[in-house]
Formats: sequence, C-alpha cells, structure tokens
Amino acid sequence: MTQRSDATPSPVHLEAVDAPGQPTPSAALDELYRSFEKELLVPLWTEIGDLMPAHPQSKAQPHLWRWNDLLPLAERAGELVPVGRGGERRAIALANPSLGGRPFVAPTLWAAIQYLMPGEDAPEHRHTQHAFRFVVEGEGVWTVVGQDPVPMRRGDFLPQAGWNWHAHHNATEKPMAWIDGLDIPFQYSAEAPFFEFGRERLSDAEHGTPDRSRSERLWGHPGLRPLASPAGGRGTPLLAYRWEHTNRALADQLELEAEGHPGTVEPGHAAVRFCDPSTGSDVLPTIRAEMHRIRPGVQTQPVQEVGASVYQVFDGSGTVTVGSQRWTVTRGDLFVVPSWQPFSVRSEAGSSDSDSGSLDLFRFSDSPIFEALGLHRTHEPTR
Ligand code: 1HN
Repeated sequence: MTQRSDATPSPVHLEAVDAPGQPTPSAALDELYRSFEKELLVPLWTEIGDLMPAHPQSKAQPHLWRWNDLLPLAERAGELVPVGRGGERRAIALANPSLGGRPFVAPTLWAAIQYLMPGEDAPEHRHTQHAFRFVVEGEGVWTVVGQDPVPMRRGDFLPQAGWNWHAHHNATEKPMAWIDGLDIPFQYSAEAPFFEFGRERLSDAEHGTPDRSRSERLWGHPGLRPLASPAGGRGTPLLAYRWEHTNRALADQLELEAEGHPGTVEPGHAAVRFCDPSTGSDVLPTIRAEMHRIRPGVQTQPVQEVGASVYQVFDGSGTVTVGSQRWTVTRGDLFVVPSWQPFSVRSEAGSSDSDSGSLDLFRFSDSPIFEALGLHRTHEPTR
C-alpha cells in the first residue's frame, strides 16, 4: 500500500535539459526524474544555480511609491474605513511588485502609510514584530507605548520594540499620516510571530497629551543614562528621537566638514544612525534606521549591501539610482533598494521646499539581522 495516491500531483517538477553541468537528457533520465517527483526528492544539480548564487539575487525589485499618490488614497481610506478592533490599524502597505502581491516591501520588511482621523483611537495590542513610526508631515497623534503617551511630529523617529503594548490616538482636529516600518515579512517567514489584543479603551491618563514622553525624560539626554534603569533589553528604551536633535547632528557634520574637520561619511554627505542609548546598538534587533543629508549637487558613491533598505525622502529632491532603475524623487516619496542592488543618489540644487537646502533621506534596513548572523557585507564598486 502506498502512503500517497498516485493521483495527487507532486509539487516537485523536474525537467531534463541539455545544458552545461546537466546530465544528458534521455528516456532513462526522464524516468529517474519522474521517480524523484513521486518520492518528493529534488537533486542539487537542478537547483544549485538558484540556491547558491555567486552573490545575493533578490526576489524583490527596486520600486518607487510617490507620496502624492499615497496620501490621497490614505485620506480616502480615512473617509471610508473605520479603525477598530479586528483590522486594528488604518495602515496601507507597500507591496513589492515581485513579491506575489503580499504586503511586503522587501523579503524581510513591511512599510505602510498609516492614517488617523481627528479624535480617533487605534486600539491597544502587542506583537513580537519590531516596529517604528516616522513622520514626514503633520502632528497631532500620540502613540501610547506601555502606557506612555509619545507625541509624533514632522521629522520624529519613534521606535517600538516587539511585545510592547501600544495604541495611537489623534487628539487634534486634523487627520494625520505617517509611515510604519516593521519586520513582519521576516517574522512571517521565520514562523516566529505572536500577537495579543489589549484593552478596548485607553485610560484618561493615557489620553493625555504631554509634550515629551516619560521615556524621553528618562533616556533622552545626550550621553547620559539613568543609573536606576536596567541595562538594554530587546530594543531601545527611548521611544522618540526628535527632529531637532537629528537636524542639528546633520547640520553640525556638514559645518565641521566645511571647516576642514572629519565627520561626514563622504564629501557632502552627512549621516547619523538612531541607536539605543543604553547599548549604542541599533534601536531594534531586526531594524536599523538612519538619516542622511546630501548637499545640493553632490553625487554619492554607489554602494551594495546585503539586506534590503527602504528610503523616504524627508526633504529636498534628487535623482536616485537603484540597480538599472533611475527616478527623480521629492518629499515623501518612498523607494526600496533590494539586497545587493547598487544604490546611489544625486542631490538637486535649489529644491524649493527644503529646510536645509539639501536632500534629506530617512532610511531603514534589515542590516541588524545579517550582522547578528555574520552575513552582513557591503561593497563600494568604484572605490
Ligand atoms: C501595527 O500594530 C501597527 O501599531 C502598524 O501602528 C502596522 C501592520 C501589521 C500588524 C500590526 C501599529 C501594522 C501593525
């Protein structure tokens, strides 16, 4: 008696091909391949090219989403789609065109635009997925992480490590949009995620609208850590990185360079990484986040890196090259750089709406995953 009915088609499909490194096609080889299929066996010689490429070959594609297309759709969703238990968030994810229509911007990363109407609450829940918010425009939403209300404003970066309870509320008269980044596809493919619903309603205290979160009062002082608080856990204890600080750090790097001192990553290109003040490491175990400022007229060196990055233009405009794709980009636009695709950018002079006159790029990536496993590599082809 066989375990499996012969009528069940095998998911294994093997074809004899006349190609270098392949056995010569014959009736006997066909018969061997049919027997492999029946027994659910796949020989390495038919698969090795895909499984062991000379360098990473991402299934994801470089792709650009324009803020001017995303925002009106999020606004429309605000009119039509209530936010509440079950759906949990009015978040609309970027789907990489070559990842099968799943809400995955890259094989490891999720990126979405989220929208909250005046007076609305997004209910409390927690999940093992690590997350952050980044605000390209607007204000008025407080994200409440572990009962600590954290205001969100343009330029702020708000990380939130997995398994923290969180909810959001819009205390103002205006709707607000922001972007979310999470490691959902990574945890999905690793079959690791857990999720729990929290309380239906926040307390009055959590509906408060303080100017700074308790986490910032404890952890948000440059170079200082509170003695009473425990050493770093799984992700940063600081829940908001304010634009005022990020902006000053970038401006200082460029000023130092102009004065002849080191500090920039390459001429005309300042960059900072958001880090856990208790450890100095990445803010989240699976996600790295950075802000880059490129002086007008500067062209960055092409870089290849293992792992995917997603960028959002925070300010200014420029021309971005990812692999064989090239786009002109402006405020709010989002694009994905798949693993090992060469990336470079040119900042355009005189972009009218820029605060600094430069091109400011927010970046997040899955680099900490690869670094933790000893798989991280970068390559700068022209250096
Ligand atoms: C989530 O909890 C948020 O808390 C955003 O804002 C996006 C996507 C999938 C699952 C949970 C949030 C999410 C999410």
